[in-house]
This record gives sequence, C-alpha cells and structure tokens, in this order.
Amino acid sequence: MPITTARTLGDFMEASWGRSESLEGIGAVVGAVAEGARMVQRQVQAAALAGVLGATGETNVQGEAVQKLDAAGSDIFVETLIGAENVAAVGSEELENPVIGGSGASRRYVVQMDPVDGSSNIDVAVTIGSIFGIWRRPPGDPVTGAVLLRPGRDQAAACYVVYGSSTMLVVAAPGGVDGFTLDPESGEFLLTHPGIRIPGKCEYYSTNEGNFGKLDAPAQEAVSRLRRSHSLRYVGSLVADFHRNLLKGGIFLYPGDVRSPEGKLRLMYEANPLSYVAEQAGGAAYSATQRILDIQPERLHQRTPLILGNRAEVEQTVSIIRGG
Ligand code: P6P
Repeated sequence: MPITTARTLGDFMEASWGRSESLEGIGAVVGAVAEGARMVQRQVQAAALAGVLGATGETNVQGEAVQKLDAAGSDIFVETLIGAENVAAVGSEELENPVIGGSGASRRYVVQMDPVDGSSNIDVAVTIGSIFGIWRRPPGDPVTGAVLLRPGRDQAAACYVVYGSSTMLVVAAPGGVDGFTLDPESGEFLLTHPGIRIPGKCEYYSTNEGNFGKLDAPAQEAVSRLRRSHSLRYVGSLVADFHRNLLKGGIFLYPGDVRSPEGKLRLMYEANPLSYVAEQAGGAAYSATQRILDIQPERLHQRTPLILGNRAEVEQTVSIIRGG
C-alpha cells in the first residue's frame, strides 16, 4: 500500500524542533535544502534535455573538471540557503571561498556543502547526491575564518539528498536520523524512513578495488579481509554507497594511498556531514588516525582518508590499518 498520508518534512520539523532553543531556525535551513533539491532533481531527471550533461570546460578549486550540473547545483543551493535569511555563510566544493550571507543575529547557521557529489555519473544516468553540514554560529561571531572551520562534532545537524530510483532527503539531528522521500505528485518530502539505525550486521564493503595496488600493506590487509567475507558494492558516488550501507549495513573506505596520503574525499562537506549521520544512526567514522568528527579543520577544502559505516566493522578495519 503506497504511503501517501505520511508526515511532510515541514510538519516533522515543527513537531521535532519547533520548541528547541538549540535548533531554533534550523527548520528553515533544511527547508532551503529541500527546496534546492527539488530543483536539482528536476535537472537530474531531465539530464540531456536540461542541457546539464558533460563539463563546462572550467576547472574548480579542486583541480577537477566542473560538470555542468556541479555549477548549476552550487548556484541553486547557494540561492536557496542564503535566501533562507538565517544562514550566515555557505561553503561549497565548487567555490574557492564561502558565500557570505550576512552577520545579523538572525543568521544563526553556517553551511558547508557538496552540492552535487558524483556528478560525472549523471552522464551515464547513475545515482548522485548532495551533502550538507550545518553548524550553529555563536551569536556575535564574525563570519570569517574560525566560524567557518569548526570540527564536525560541533554540527547542529547534517543532511544529504540521494537522486536515485527515488529521491530521498536524509536528515540527522540530536534526536536521530530520519528519511524523507520526494513525492513526485505533490513535490512534498514525506517521512518514509523514521528513526534510521545502521544494521548490526555488515553486509557490504565499498571501496575502489582498482586502488588496491596503491595502498600500504596494512590497508591492503584490511581490504583483503573485507573481500573474504563481504559483498562488494561500489557505485562511485559517495552518497549512493553511503546510503545503501546506512540502510542495509556496510562499510565505505577510501584510505590514503601512496598517490594521495590525505585521501580523496573532503573533510568539511563530505566526511563531516556523513560521519555525523553515521554516528547518529549508531555507526562510526574514522580517518584511520582519528574520529572524523574530532578533526580540527585547517583549510576549507582539505581532504581526509575516510572509513565510514557499521561501527564494529569500522573499528576493526581502522585497527588493522593502524597496524594494530
Ligand atoms: P574514485 C565522486 O567523484 C567522489 O568524490 C565520491 O562521490 C566517490 O565516492 C569518489 O569520488 C569515487 O572516487 O577514485 O573511486 O573514482
């Protein structure tokens, strides 16, 4: 029986956070994410028809080719988030510097985002996503430097959107993790996955086996161990791989290697938000040397190795990688 009478995102947020002083105004931030996700989803579904396939010919701050959807997605979410009136700044994978919304007292939050993660997969109609970390801005703090580079453990909430066979918005806050599915008819995000907890049994491992030869011996041992007892599932979109592992039980690992000792994935707007979601769902996330959420950032676009998912599997894998 299709779920058509589920609670809307707006009703859920009012009921869950409406009277919370510490989360005052955060509903407008998540609402802005949802508004932008509806627009990005329409472009993702239209793809070639919307003229968003392929690259723009530009290179971003990461040194990567900017896909047309990367630029469109970043513009969409910057507009909806800064327009939310209570966002002081937005950092984006696509922008060298954050966009400053203002320093008024009502601008209580700072958002770090990967607006379109895995965008090269859109050319082949494979699942992609958007990732958001939301930090509360201490009242009166200037919107510069330190307020933009806070550890992941200070996040007030985090969320991601997965544009797949369905479009889902997954939101993590102090009360837990909840999933909302976009109803194409109404345009509403409806609560379909309340109280998400990562399963105790780890079914899958997700890593780029093509990098195996670049890993050091302990990391190779960790991957070989997973290979012997788990099924490999690797989409090449972090959000898609993480979302499956969150719902079905799994571990994602992108360790540092001889080519990139710091790993590939970005701390502020990929590792931090998804690590917050994972921990709120009973999972864990490490860089191999430390808990992701404890890392004190130094640069907006810094990278980190990332081992993320089912707590017991992550802790055992990290122990092996550390040579424990
Ligand atoms: P590789 C996509 O480009 C991305 O940033 C993540 O979404 C994904 O997990 C990773 O890179 C894939 O990297 O080196 O396996 O292609």
